[in-house]
Amino acid sequence: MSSAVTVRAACPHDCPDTCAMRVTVEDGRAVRVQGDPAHPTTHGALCTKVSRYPERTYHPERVLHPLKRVGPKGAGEFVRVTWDEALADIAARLKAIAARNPEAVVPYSYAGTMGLLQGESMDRRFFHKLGASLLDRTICSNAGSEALAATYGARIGMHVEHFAESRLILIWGSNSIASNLHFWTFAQAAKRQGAKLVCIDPRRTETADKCHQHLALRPGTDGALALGLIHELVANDWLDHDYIDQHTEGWPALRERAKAWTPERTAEVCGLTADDVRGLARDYGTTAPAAIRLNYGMQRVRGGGNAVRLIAILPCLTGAWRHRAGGLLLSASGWFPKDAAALQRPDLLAGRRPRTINMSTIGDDLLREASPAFGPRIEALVVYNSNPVAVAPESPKVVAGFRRDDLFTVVLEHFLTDTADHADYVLPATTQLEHLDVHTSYGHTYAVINEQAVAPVGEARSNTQVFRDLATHMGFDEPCFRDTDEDMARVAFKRDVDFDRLRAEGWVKLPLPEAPLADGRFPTASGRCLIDAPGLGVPDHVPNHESAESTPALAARYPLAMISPPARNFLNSTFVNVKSLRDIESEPLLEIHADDAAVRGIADGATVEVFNDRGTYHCTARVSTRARPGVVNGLGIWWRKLGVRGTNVNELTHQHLTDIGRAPSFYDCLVDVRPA
Ligand SMILES: Nc1nc2c(c(=O)[nH]1)N[C@H]1C(S)=C(S)[C@@H](COP(=O)(O)OP(=O)(O)OC[C@H]3O[C@@H](n4cnc5c(=O)[nH]c(N)nc54)[C@H](O)[C@@H]3O)O[C@H]1N2
Ligand SMILES: Nc1nc2c(c(=O)[nH]1)N[C@H]1C(S)=C(S)[C@@H](COP(=O)(O)OP(=O)(O)OC[C@H]3O[C@@H](n4cnc5c(=O)[nH]c(N)nc54)[C@H](O)[C@@H]3O)O[C@H]1N2
Ligand SMILES: [Mo]
Repeated sequence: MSSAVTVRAACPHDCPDTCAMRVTVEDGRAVRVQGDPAHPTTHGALCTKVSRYPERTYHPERVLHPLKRVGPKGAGEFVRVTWDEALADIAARLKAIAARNPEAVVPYSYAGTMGLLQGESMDRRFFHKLGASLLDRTICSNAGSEALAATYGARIGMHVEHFAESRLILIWGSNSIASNLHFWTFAQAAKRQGAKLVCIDPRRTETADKCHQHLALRPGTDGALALGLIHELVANDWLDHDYIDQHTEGWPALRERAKAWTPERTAEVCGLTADDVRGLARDYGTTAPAAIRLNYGMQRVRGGGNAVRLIAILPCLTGAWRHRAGGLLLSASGWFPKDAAALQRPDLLAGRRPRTINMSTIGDDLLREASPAFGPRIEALVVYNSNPVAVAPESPKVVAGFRRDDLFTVVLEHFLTDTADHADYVLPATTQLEHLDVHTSYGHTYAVINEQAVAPVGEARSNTQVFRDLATHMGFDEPCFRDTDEDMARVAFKRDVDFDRLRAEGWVKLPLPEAPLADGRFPTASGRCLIDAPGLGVPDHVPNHESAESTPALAARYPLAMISPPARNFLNSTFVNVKSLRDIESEPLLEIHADDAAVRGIADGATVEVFNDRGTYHCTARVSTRARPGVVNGLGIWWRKLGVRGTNVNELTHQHLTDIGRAPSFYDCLVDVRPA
């Protein structure tokens, strides 16, 4: 007789929603995952992709045992080896390199799982003890999150639930229906109560379709738009002088700067009309409560940090923070009292200060020779929770780096991704159903547990177990290398989240005020919102690296701005190999406006070459009103080997960094397009 049990889990993906899930297990096999109906933000619903999680877990192409490379790098030719053989050889290679200089070893990981254990615990301990290079994990959100912290003192914002009571919601740089579905539920509730929804996005997304108004500004002009709004708030005195006086610092200088940003000038820079700017300012200045759902889509440009600062200041000028349904949400992650030191044990560095490699320039850095400024040439890479060959900018260089014969590469993965194809060893990793974890969220304020639902598939091992095993093979004998996952889960939070309660109840709501910044109390030194921030000054509009403003000659050769936002049914490059989801996305697409297509002789459905000085991306053109004139949308992020001629959109992106946060500027990229 089969016995079904239900296990509490958390969606591990890099998404603001961090859903609480229920996993149905029959005879040791996970047969279904569902959103937990009792969890206040999940509401019993999962997105299409994650409801396919069992399909991904039991996928016929799962890597089931350790693999050793036999073909050339990138060919994906491997033989099966035992764990003992793989671990012994990897430890010997890392030891030999570390004996010369441990900084020649570089870890490379991101948020393939957002779990505190499988994402950032035993792995960090291992590399700290080794003295390996540190990794600056900038690839996604660093411009915005450092900017937010520079303004508010931490990565904090509204409770997502309270958007349901807002009267005006600006959905800014976010395709919420695709990337933040559980926020959208609250926005819909507000809409039913009569709230106005405005979408600010160069692309006419499925979210824009469902808002009352869509402002399709040019990519990278959000800072200018915010300055234009500030100009109008001042001109019409739609300001909360009391809130400004008591809870901000540096306002007079910004007020002065905004004087030049008339609706006409703003409109010209943003590619909008002056009436668009005036109307938005009137709505924002005269509606309460007004809330902004900012998302990371708008900060993947050179001026992303300054733009986030300017937008984050808006609710302080109108006093929107006074109401629990007013204010702004970019990230809630700073509310969580995570104990990073207990999890990651930086004390194992024992006074050493290894160099830091920025994950966003891995293309250049893999190709760099040793030098006093750079340090040693990178000789070993250990990759987990990430697929850099597909997702890092300027892939021609990333690929060249990964193909170096003198580079030793280990990849912990579920599948033979573009990156795993370049590994000397691929180690089979467990999925979220096969290990324990605890989760914070950047889009809500609940800690969530993930219990192990089933035994590891094949010979898969969790990331924590692999780094524990490697520590043993390296002879690291500190007791912390024997901590179990549960030991680490128990110390993951400094306060407020008790592990036993998390286990019993599935999630724990953080004890926060309803309207957390109603009385100021920003977690900055002065307790005020920093309009003028130390070292950064007063924020300004910063034009794109590649634009008519900054690089007119380049803009003449490559007149189209390309953004590359996520495809709805993929999660970055995860799920691209799940056929049922790939079928929905059909093929790699470039959305292009009819006018831009016509002058280039491009028909809907034509195969095209999108190109610039860095490379050529082969895909299918979709002539569509989703693209504004002058801007093309290359939907991401396909696996190169499942794309056309082994390319994806990062063939074209560059490694120039943002103004704040040392992050990539994926959406700041000039191209042209021709029929293939
Ligand atoms: N389905 C799905 N969900 C996801 C992801 C995914 O790949 N697929 N990715 C996850 C990840 S890693 C993250 S970081 C989060 C947030 O992920 P984000 O990448 O922020 O995703 P979106 O919310 O889709 O926001 C991107 C939107 O910003 C728009 N945009 C591009 N350039 C500009 C600009 O200059 N200004 C403005 N105003 N808008 C611009 C794009 O057109 C797009 O609609 O979502 C997560 N959720
Ligand atoms: N052009 C362009 N490029 C982009 C973006 C864009 O919008 N446009 N978005 C950027 C953003 S926002 C981000 S966050 C990055 C994301 O880049 P990545 O962090 O690399 O994200 P994924 O592509 O989802 O790859 C995560 C990998 O981790 C693996 N994984 C998942 N769970 C586990 C686990 O428990 N153990 C191990 N060992 N592996 C696991 C998955 O199988 C998957 O292959 O991409 C960036 N790149
Ligand atoms: Mo991201």
